[in-house]
Amino acid sequence: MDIVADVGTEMNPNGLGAYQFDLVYDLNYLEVISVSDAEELGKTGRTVKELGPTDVTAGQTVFAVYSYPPEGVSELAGPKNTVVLATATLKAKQAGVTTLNLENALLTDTKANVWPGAGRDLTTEDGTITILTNLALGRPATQSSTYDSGVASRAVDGNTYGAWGNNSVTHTDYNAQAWWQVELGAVQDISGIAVWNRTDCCGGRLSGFYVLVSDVAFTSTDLTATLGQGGVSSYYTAGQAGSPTTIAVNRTGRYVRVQLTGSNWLSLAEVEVWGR
Ligand SMILES: [Ca+2]
Repeated sequence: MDIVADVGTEMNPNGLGAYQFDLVYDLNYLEVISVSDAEELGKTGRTVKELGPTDVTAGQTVFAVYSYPPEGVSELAGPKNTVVLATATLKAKQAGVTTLNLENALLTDTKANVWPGAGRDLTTEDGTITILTNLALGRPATQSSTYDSGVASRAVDGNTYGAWGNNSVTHTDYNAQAWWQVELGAVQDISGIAVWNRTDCCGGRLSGFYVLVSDVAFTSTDLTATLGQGGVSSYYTAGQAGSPTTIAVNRTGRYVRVQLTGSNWLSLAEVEVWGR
């Protein structure tokens, strides 16, 4: 996943004519893909000269922009308010908590593509970035029954494409309270869960469902009993699941289940469990 960090700076009352950012990061966790000027200085009529980024491979990126007033103009202030001046895109190499140190700059906003198709704000105030990873990927998955070739592992194969013919969508038989679940290998910090519905047909089957999270194994496949099991958190979606439907969790868990309240076939294109 990529992390996109918007970078600004404290500007003096006369406006900004130049800036330099120093991004220092741990090469074990982060790799800088690009740093780009947001062209705020150019909007003021100044001529902009970009320098850098440099030293990308050493865990430090220096990026500077200088600008000059047009010829014959002695003073032309740059932007005066806190704005985005540059955008740094970084790639997360592994899950964990790491720090992106910024000198001469503020990290005004940081987004990481932890939810497919949409950014999600991460901790920015102290320059710390929490890198999330899909804990469910390739983990053991089971389901209430299997129809045709729609095995449970298809929801943790890393492919969110929702067409049945692509061989990456699960399929149970017609079951009362049909369920699917995954075991994460250990109790882990879960930030959120993304449930990806089948898309070529039958999307209404994945409606009125619970996502259930527990540190310990579920003791029953009965929905009412599971909702009453100690330590189980439940997240209900009344309508039809999307591509994806995202659920904020922010608790620990090892076992994650998707379960219908009614009777139907259950198909999932993918279930992503984002955490660290
Ligand atoms: Ca899949």
